[in-house]
Order: sequence, then structure tokens, then C-alpha cells
Amino acid sequence: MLEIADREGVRVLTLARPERLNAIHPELLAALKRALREAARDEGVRAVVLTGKGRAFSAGQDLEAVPDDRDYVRVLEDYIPVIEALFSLEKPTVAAVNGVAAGAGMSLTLACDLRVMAEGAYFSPAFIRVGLVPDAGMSYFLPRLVGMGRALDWCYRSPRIGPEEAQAAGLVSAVFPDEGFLDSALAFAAELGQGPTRAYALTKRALWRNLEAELADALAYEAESQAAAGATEDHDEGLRAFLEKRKPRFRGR
Ligand code: T3D
Repeated sequence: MLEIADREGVRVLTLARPERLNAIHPELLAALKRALREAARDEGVRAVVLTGKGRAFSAGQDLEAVPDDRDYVRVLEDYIPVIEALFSLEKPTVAAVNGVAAGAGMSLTLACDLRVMAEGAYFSPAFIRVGLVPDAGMSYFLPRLVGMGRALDWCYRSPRIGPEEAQAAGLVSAVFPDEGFLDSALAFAAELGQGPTRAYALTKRALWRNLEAELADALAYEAESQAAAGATEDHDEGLRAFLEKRKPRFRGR
């Protein structure tokens, strides 16, 4: 249901229920939560890729597993730790959107730092089509990532959002051919995996935090973050490499 593999410092988590387009159910969420916590602990992991097996990234909540009592508060309790684990992971996270990412499947991609997508893939907010509202973080992340106008439009109409539109909206960083998509996505993530891991984590925290901050507070937080980044071995290495006119060899410390 969740396949876990490592490649060049990248932990690859693959949603693996291809016969149901990787629709999400409680066991899959529990496995994802465990895997994200393990990736956070493992020092050998320098970046995380989330992708789907087969022709979909994920078709969202398993609509066959909706409880009879429609206790959606309870259903969503299983999503919350996964979204929080993705968002708080102090390593770059990349959603490799290999095929359709609908509903809560799209939400999972929004909680990742970056998204790359295959030429044949598309996003679909989908919730409105079954008379529901965006959840699993979509109402939080989508307007922040693409602006309120677009987020409302997409959530109301639930169009097929293909690579061109997604890239124009700033939702995806890169689009790769379907053929060899995972290799391209992993090469993209591996590059981040060779970067200064602590500085990425501090960057992520500062950008999200300062989105809501007053200027004076944001400037003070930047100074604090810079002091932390400046104390890393990777900063020493970055400076040395610059002076020695060579490529830095960051170690994530
Ligand atoms: O429960 C709660 O707490 C509420 C929370 C909800 C969060 C949500 O995510 S709401 C949104 C849920 N997702 C959707 O509404 C999307 C449903 N799926 C689709 O609209 C389409 O399947 C797609 C547009 C994603 C793909 O279409 P297509 O034509 O490529 O594939 P298909 O033929 O529709 O699906 C293939 C199979 O996967 C099919 O099964 P079958 O007929 O071969 O036995 C289909 O039923 C199954 N499948 C697709 N999506 C889901 C699913 N099975 C369970 N749950 C799904 N979400």
C-alpha cells in the first residue's frame, strides 16, 4: 500500500493501490505517517519524494471507505498528522505528480515543498464534485501557493489543471515527459538532497512564518535564522568552496 525506497539520499514514498488509483484510506495514512516520521529521524535521508504507483498520483479519499455515519471529523483526524508531518519535515519534500492528483490526493501534493509533474498528469480539486469542501490542507495551502482568485476558481469549477496551467500558476517547478518521469523527478530531488539541508529547513520555516508576520518581526526572524544557518558546517563548506572556486560538497550538517 506504501512502497518505500532510497536512492541517492532521497527517500521515495510511493502510494501503491494502483487498482483504486491510489485512493487514500486509514491504513495508507497510518503507513505514510510512520514513513514520514522515520524519514525525519534518518540522517541519511536528505530529501523526500512522494509519488504514486501506476497511472495516478492519487484519486483522493477512497470513496468506497466513507463511513456510513459520515463522521468526517473522525476521517480527517487521520489526515492531520500526515499533513503536519509533511509540512514540518526539515528536509526538502517533492511531490512527483505522475498522473491525476484529485481531492485529498491533490492536498497531499500541496503540503510538499515543491511539485514536479508529468506531461500527462493533471490536478483536480474534485471536492466540489461530490458536494464537499477542500480539506487535508487544501484550503490553507492552495490560496497561499496560487492566490485567492485562482484557488476559489479552481475549487468552484474543479477543472482539469494540466502542466501548462499548473506551471503558469507557480504550482509546479518543472514538467517532465511521461517516459522516464520518475527518473527525472528523482534527479530533481537528488539535487536538493545534495544541498545544505539545514538551510533549506530554515528557509522553509522563515518563508511560511513570515508570510503572516509584520516587517520588523520578519526581519528579526531572518536574523535569527541566518545565525542558525551561519553556524552550520555546510555554511563553512559553502564559503570555502566559493573561495577555492569549486563546487561545494554539502553534508547536511
Ligand atoms: O471521507 C471524507 O472524509 C471526505 C474527504 C474527502 C476528501 C476527498 O478526497 S473528496 C474527493 C474524492 N475524490 C474524487 O472525488 C475523485 C474520484 N475519482 C474520479 O473522479 C476519477 O476516478 C478520476 C478523475 C480521478 C480518474 O478518472 P479515470 O476515468 O481516469 O479513472 P476511473 O475509471 O474513474 O477510475 C479507475 C478505478 O478507480 C475505478 O474503479 P473500477 O471501475 O475500475 O473498479 C474507480 O471507481 C476507482 N476510483 C477512482 N477514484 C476513486 C476510486 N475508488 C475509490 N475512491 C476514489 N476516490
